[in-house]
This record gives sequence, structure tokens and C-alpha cells, in this order.
Amino acid sequence: MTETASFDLTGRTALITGSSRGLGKAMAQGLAEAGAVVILNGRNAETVAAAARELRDAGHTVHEAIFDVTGEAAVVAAFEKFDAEGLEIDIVINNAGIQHRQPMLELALADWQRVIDTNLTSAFLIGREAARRMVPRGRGKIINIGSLTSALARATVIPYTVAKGGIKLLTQGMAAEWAASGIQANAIGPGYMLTDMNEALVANKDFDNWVKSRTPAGRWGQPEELVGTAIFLASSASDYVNGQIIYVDGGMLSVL
Ligand code: GCO
Repeated sequence: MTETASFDLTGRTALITGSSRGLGKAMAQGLAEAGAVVILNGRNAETVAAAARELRDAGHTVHEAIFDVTGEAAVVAAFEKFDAEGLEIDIVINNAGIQHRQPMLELALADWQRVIDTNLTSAFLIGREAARRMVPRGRGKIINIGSLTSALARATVIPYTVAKGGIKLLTQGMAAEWAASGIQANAIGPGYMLTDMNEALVANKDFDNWVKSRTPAGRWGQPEELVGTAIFLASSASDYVNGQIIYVDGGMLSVL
């Protein structure tokens, strides 16, 4: 086997949550290009279908799974449907996420809950269903999407920060319980990336300047720049890497 062969995902099936756009879509495309069959997920059938069409046009094998990642019954049902269709999930990327920017003094419990459910509880629900199938098979890759805010707080996005901090320890907890069963659970911590979710931040001149001056690379990241790390963590190249969060942040977390 050549060294690069271990990055090949041919014969693997990957579920990527929240993958009709943004980071999820970029990672789905990257995994498909590395040979994986990909299952796109979202709540909106039309946006998922549009993303699926794009990937199919490029020659990839794509399935569509429309379900709400925050609902226990919906997640359980989605995995039962995968079982019935003979889809064995080898790789999960827990990517689905939302943002809500508001100072904590004004924050409503419902908004706190919504952000925690979407960004953190979803990773538990999907990780649990996936691992219930991976453990008996003795292998599997779980990749949770964290953030710079897995390590550092930022005013006005505290529920997101708490959820992403939780992702870091959830990842370590998955490694603690499932590593002996041949499962690797790791996280990616993206820096400031050019996505729809960050549109308002990019449009804000002061914020844009702050990101560029605060990031050693001097620029925002492109969604595609997560792909290399995602392939590494999805492939056998990372078979002894477990419980880690790899920051893909242009160096931001390394400097004051
Ligand atoms: C925001 C957040 C994030 C950041 C990300 C950096 O206000 O929306 O700061 O979206 O881009 O957490 O890792």
C-alpha cells in the first residue's frame, strides 16, 4: 500500500449533517471526491435536492436524508431507514449548526435551547445511533464540527460557544467509550470561514478587519479548506488519532 492509499474513501459511506450548503456541502463534496458515497442531510428537501444534483452531475453517488437532527425520534427513524436501504454508515460528520447573536442579558431561554439542541444535542443523537451500528462492526469514524469557540468565548454568541465547547468534550467522551471498539471520534475546529452563516460578519467592515488582523494567515478561510482535514479524519490515515480537535483556523488560536 502506498502512503497516499490510506486517504482513499472508496467503498465508504458518509453521512454529513447540514450539508445542503456551507461547510457541510464543501466537506460532502470533498469526501465524495475522495471516493465516498455521501448522504446529504437537511430539513429542507429542495435545498438538499439541489446540492445532491450538483454532486451527481459531477459523477458522485449521493443519497438524500431529510430529517431534523434535533429530534430523537427523527434521528432514530432516519437510521432505521438507512438500515432498511442497506446503507451502512462508516463516517459521520456532525456539522449541522446555527448561530444566534445576542447579548446574554437579553437572551431568551428558547434561543439558548435551540442553539444547544442544533449544535450539540444533535451530535449526541446522531453519534449514538451511528455508534450503535459501528460498535458491532468494530470500526467507524465520527467527526464533530467544533469551532474556535470550542476553546475561546466571544461576546454575543454564548450559547454557540457553550455548544461548541461541549462538542470538544463530547468528542473526547466518544473516544473514551468507543475507541476500544475501533471507532475514532475527532473534531475539526474551523476558524473564521466564508459561509452564509457568517455573511453579516463579513459585511461588517470592523469585524472583517478584525478577522484579517487577528488571523495570522491574514484572511478568512474558504469552506474547501476543511476538506483535507475531513478526509484525513474520515480515512484509515487517522486510525490511531482519537479524541482530538484539529483547528483549521489560519493560526488564529495560536496567537494573542
Ligand atoms: C459567529 C461565530 C462563528 C465563527 C466561528 C469561528 O459569530 O458567528 O463567531 O460563526 O465563525 O465560531 O470558529
